[in-house]
Amino acid sequence: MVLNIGVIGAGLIGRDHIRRVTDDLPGARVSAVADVDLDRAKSVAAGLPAAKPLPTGLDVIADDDVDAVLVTSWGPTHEEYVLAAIAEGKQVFCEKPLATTREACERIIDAEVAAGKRLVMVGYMRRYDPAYRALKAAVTAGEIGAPLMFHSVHRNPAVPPHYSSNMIINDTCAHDVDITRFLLESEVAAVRVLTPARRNRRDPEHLTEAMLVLEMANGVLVDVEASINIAYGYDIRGEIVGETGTVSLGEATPTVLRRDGGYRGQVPANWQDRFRSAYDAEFRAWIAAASRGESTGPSTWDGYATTVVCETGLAAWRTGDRVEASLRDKPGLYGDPVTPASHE
Ligand code: NAD
Ligand code: ISE
Repeated sequence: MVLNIGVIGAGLIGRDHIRRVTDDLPGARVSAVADVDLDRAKSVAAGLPAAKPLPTGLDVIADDDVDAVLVTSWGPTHEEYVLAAIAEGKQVFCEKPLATTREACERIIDAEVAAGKRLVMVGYMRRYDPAYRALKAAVTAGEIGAPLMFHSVHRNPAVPPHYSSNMIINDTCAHDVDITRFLLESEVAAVRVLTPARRNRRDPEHLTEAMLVLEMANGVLVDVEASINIAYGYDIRGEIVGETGTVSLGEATPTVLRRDGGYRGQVPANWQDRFRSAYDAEFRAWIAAASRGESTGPSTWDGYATTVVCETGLAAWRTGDRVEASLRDKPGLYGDPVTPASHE
């Protein structure tokens, strides 16, 4: 069976996922594309073997030639499309964030619980990255004793012009929040946000550097350093400190050159380069599950928990206070009532 995917949002990551489905992965093809920029949808569809452009995202979801839906439009539009896909009974892959507010995520939880089965996977692809998986495997194997602290570093060379100051927390750090929950198998209990008094002279109008301190429900302490204007490359780091050792992500450089008494490697240029194999793996998993009529990977609950933590982070940033993150009771559909799912 070939899974027919309808795409909503043919921007940067939408086109990257379309290329992935069309050229790199078996088992699926793109059958419809919509974008608020209809010309963009038409030109993207024209370059594909079996896709038609449709006027709106809702047309994509309702279309008989669409088995499953890929939402890659802007964050504030995700709720409408995810709810419509659930109402249609179609599997949906939604790029992060699941939705931009706690309330919107809760409406999606309610709809999915009422449908009685998981239909939504959220694009927190780091869970599929080989380096993060190896980090988690080392902890699970007891290599460093019980984890006590986690340092997470997320550096972007630059961000698009529409990036507002809030986005360093709810768009960039969202990944660190999700991967922290995955690695440490615990929810975030409280958040503090610190920012340097010295502003980055390359963009003094915006918040481009921030440090989040996350207190996990299981007592582990986490710091997240985010820099979204670092210029030198896309640099993702992580180190877990345990009772008897530490384990960190390896360098992402493909080669290390030693000459003239020195050595040199490469820093990935952007998220597409750094996480290519993670995006491929998450899509392989989604295509396989959706073809069986099932969902997998980061769930609506994971999307909800991360959005709540990011909202809490924004409140902590505005007030300068430590703010507690409170989640609603977890429905049985999403597994263990306390611990985030640990498999994917
Ligand atoms: P983008 O601006 O390049 O593309 C978004 C596209 O959606 C644009 O073509 C826009 O015209 C279209 N669009 C907007 N509203 C729409 C609507 N209501 N219906 C149909 N189309 C609509 O943005 P992007 O960088 O591709 O980001 C898209 C989403 O993917 C965001 O939620 C972002 O957070 C997420 N993202 C995730 C990752 C990751 O690493 N997982 C990386 C980049 C972006
Ligand atoms: C972008 O939306 C992503 O999701 C990238 O993975 C992240 O590194 C970047 O900061 C975000 O803007």
